[in-house]
Amino acid sequence: MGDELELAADKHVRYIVTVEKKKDSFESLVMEHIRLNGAYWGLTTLDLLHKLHAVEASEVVDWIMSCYHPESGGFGGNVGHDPHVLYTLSAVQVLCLFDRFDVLDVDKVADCILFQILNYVYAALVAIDSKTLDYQCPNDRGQCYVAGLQNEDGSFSGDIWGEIDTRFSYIALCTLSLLHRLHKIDVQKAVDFIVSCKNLDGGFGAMPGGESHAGQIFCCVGALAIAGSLHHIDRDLLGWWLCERQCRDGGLNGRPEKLADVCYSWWVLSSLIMIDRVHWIDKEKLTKFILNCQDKENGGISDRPDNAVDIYHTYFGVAGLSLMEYPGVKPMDPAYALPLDVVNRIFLRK
Ligand code: GRG
Ligand code: ZN
Repeated sequence: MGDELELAADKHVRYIVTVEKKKDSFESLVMEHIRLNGAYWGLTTLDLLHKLHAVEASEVVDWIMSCYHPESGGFGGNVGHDPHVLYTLSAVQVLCLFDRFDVLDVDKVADCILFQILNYVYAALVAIDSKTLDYQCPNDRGQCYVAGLQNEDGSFSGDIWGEIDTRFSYIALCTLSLLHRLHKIDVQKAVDFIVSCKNLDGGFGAMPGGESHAGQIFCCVGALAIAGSLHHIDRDLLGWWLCERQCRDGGLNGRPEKLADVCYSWWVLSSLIMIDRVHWIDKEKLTKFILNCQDKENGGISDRPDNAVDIYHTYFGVAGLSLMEYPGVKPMDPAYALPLDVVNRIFLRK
């Protein structure tokens, strides 16, 4: 073939920078409601490739803050969209990349996570018994919603509508840890809920009894790592389930009988690293699978070979290569999903 299989880093940088400018493209349209997530995927990829300076930091930070809701402390997925923890984590992560916590009212954002939860509990109480409308929170900061920071069972909801999912447990722990505000929640109860989502196969689901899925496993392992509670995991059992995700084509899938997909390079590999079993994967075959998903002409990475590229899989492809120590790509922290130097800056400064 004579066609070198290597990372087309410059092409990917150009793809990320231009996708942002093409406001009328198909990708921009389908990303409209999750633009803050897209910003995190694109900017983290640029940083991993040592090209964060390709964007104007102050413009990005201004736009991030235009998605902020000062009344609740949360961020929406785009300007004028309702706040949700999914976008609040992305906003905090992007501000970490640019080292710009100075624009945040950190306590307000930290409380937002809790505020969402209390709203849910409050709505449930109202539905059950109108007398509970008199409920007063006993916290010492005079902000009523802080008392309801978590659901009684330690779980987290995503927003005022109350959906519960281990994704939100991870997001709460990750966001609050980055903001140095983990003490605002009951970490032990959060851990207990995650442990209650563990299955007999060693994996984790979205809720107690939910099917094991690599994405949820990342969330639960990441949350337990942040909480310093990885001892709840049977590393050999979970490691076995995770390494069985590698398919004949070298790529990883998210659960048995499914097709390989580049994004699982992140969900599976990061989990394996956190439980110290990453050597159970054939890295060479996985690296080839990811590199074969590149659009070498126009940049970008797709979910599997010959499919259309998108920003999400471009990020997860480069992040997967980072976890496999691919040359020229910055190392990444498997729990915080940020470049290691960024995470070190946050925690060493403290
Ligand atoms: C900071 C990296 C980071 C994440 C934030 C949102 C979140 C926390 C985690 C999401 C975890 C998750 C559930 C990922 C899975 C995403 C995915 C590819 C779902 C597709 O599932 P199916 O069942 O596809 O539609 P398969 O691959 O099983 O056919
Ligand atoms: Zn995918």
